[in-house]
Amino acid sequence: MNRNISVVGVPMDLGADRRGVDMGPSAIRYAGIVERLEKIGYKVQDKGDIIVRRPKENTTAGTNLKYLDEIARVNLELCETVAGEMAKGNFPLVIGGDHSIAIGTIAGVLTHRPKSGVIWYDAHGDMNTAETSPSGNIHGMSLAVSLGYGHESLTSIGSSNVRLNPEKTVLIGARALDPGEKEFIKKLGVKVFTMHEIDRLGMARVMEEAMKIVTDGTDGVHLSLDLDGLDPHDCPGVGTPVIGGISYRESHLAMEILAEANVLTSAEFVEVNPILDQMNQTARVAVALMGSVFGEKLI
Ligand code: 4U7
Ligand code: MN
Ligand code: MN
Ligand code: MN
Repeated sequence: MNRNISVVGVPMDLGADRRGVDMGPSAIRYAGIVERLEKIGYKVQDKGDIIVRRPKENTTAGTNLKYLDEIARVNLELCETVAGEMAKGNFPLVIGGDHSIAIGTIAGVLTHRPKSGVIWYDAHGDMNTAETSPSGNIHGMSLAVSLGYGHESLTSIGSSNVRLNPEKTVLIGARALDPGEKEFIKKLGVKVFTMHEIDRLGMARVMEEAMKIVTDGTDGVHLSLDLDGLDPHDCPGVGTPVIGGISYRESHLAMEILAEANVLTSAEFVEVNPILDQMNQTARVAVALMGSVFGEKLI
């Protein structure tokens, strides 16, 4: 794996329309992200945070998408930052912030690796569009945007016409999908390993199959990890918890299997909300999982 990691914080909460998740990057730094990765032997640069403004109005004319303009502006900057770090040969590690920031991260990654596969680790599908979204919250639409579906000011971020390939996109941990998302997943042919498959096959099998899909014919793999993919018992500090999630142990194993494959080019850890957390547990889990995905060994 690339030995140079660039940490980029994005204190975004507009996509979730709920305060607290903007403090995620601080909580993850406080949980020791830089020290943890340096200890494994990486050269880590903390690039600081991208500035997110809080507009007084949450609406943009002609759309139900909340805070569209500022979210688009931040994601454009994030896209350029991620692309810039990859151009320098660094591994971008983005910390959020709500999941709307995947739009910018993935657009930046695709600039360098246009055939990337993606692992989307999440309780949710994040595949809504303006038409199907029950909330108008953009963090529930980011994967749809990266696949090329959504408001033009979001889908236009990054290199033109470069989109994620739905057949190289895998959801892991899904257990709360809206009706429109289910239709869309089937229509596009996105592979979903729901909690049912994780229970039935076990995480090792699920990850082996997922790795086959995201590595076959791709030029890299991006990990987009929403901490609500884990069970709220292990990660209480998230804005949209859903019971019956992936355990800490299973997640740890999933990260180890990803590390062994040695294909990861970029990653993001999102939706940590310290206000809803217990003693920074969710941020600490995020950092522990980063340890595993970057190849930490016990002995
Ligand atoms: B997250 C939701 F309706 N689907 O669109 C929506 F249930 O990034 C939730 O995965 C989205 O945390 C959750 O608002 C977005 C809702
Ligand atoms: Mn999500
Ligand atoms: Mn989620
Ligand atoms: Mn282990």
